[in-house]
Amino acid sequence: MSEPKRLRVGMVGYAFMGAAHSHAWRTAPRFFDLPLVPELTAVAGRNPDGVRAAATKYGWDSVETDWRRLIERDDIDLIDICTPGNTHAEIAIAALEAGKHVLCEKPLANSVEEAEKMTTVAQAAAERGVLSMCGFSYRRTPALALAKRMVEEGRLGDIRHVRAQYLQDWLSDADAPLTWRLDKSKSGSGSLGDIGAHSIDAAQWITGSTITGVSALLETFVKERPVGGDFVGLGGRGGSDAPKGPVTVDDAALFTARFAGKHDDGAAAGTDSGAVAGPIGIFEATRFALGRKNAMRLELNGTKGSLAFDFEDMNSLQFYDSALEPDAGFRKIIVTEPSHPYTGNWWPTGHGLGYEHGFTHQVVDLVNAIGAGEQPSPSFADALQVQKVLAAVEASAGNASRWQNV
Ligand code: SOE
Repeated sequence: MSEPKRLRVGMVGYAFMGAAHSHAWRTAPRFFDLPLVPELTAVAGRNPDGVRAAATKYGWDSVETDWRRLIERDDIDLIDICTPGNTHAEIAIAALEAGKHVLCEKPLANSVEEAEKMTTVAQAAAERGVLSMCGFSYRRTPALALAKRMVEEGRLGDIRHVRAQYLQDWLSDADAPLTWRLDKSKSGSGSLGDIGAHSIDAAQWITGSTITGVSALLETFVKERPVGGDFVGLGGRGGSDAPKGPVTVDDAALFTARFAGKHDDGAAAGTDSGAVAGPIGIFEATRFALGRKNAMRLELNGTKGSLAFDFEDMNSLQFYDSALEPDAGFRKIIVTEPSHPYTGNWWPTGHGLGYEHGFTHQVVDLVNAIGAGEQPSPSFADALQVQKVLAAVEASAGNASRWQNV
């Protein structure tokens, strides 16, 4: 029997996302049959002690202290980018031009201009069989994948309302330290790009319709924070005596949106003037919603029914079917049946999955696409569309919430 083909991975960055991705690369081939077997070949990071410790902890075979060296290595087939947004474009473009497949964390970049360059390079690379994907991992939550399937099956009819909230509270403490996520030059934006981007991607993906315009508000509640301090997970405390530096991103983002309509044959209408009007949406992203830890919520109301999801109860999906139960409320679908997306490869019915499984499924979908020589989804072009919405939100908020076309 011939040896299975390998996919030798080089990962850049090893913090929260690096840990999640390492786990996914390791686990995916153990639960799913893949056309290529991922190998954790090398991890790169600037701090020699830090990167060595991460390699040992997460199971990488070797280390580099410069991501460029990772790209030069001919024993690496794919570069996995888990660094802050300001580095994505340079690393992804260099990797694709060197013939390496790329998985890039979200949001794709820190500006539309960068995202456009990345997309152009990605499209040229795809013609040479070099593939790329952006890591909007929530697409791989079984309940959200089931929601998409149900919308595609027409179970909701035409979607009228999209209600998307992403609520966390880890920045509510004014003494939480000034990390890179609060520095616009590194993160691009705050709650908007960090968590709002997930909601935008999920809403566009599930409805199959793109956002065409927005009216937005951004707010920064805590304008200065302690520099340095202990960084534990996302939060940590800097201590009230530490010197302070400016927060240059939004703490909360709100916007209303219009989605593109559809023609009678289902084809997207370029604007909301299609034969079937597109949904209207309301989005909220904040890291100041005390008590909400990772409440990535999405509710869709259509002409036939509604769906509601909350990541804090991630193994279930609420469904209201107006034909079946006109007088009753929502029913809870426990999304752990073998017939549900991704779940059949895991535990018996009812045993449930966690946050990390989204990343494992992301690797599964990516490796299957690479094996088949097909464009993985979401492509850089899909992620560029999200980037355009982020930019439109910032433009509207900076212009007294005036309507801004995407
Ligand atoms: C931090 O707010 C964060 O880790 C995001 O960056 C992730 O994308 C999201 O999955 C959870 O929250």
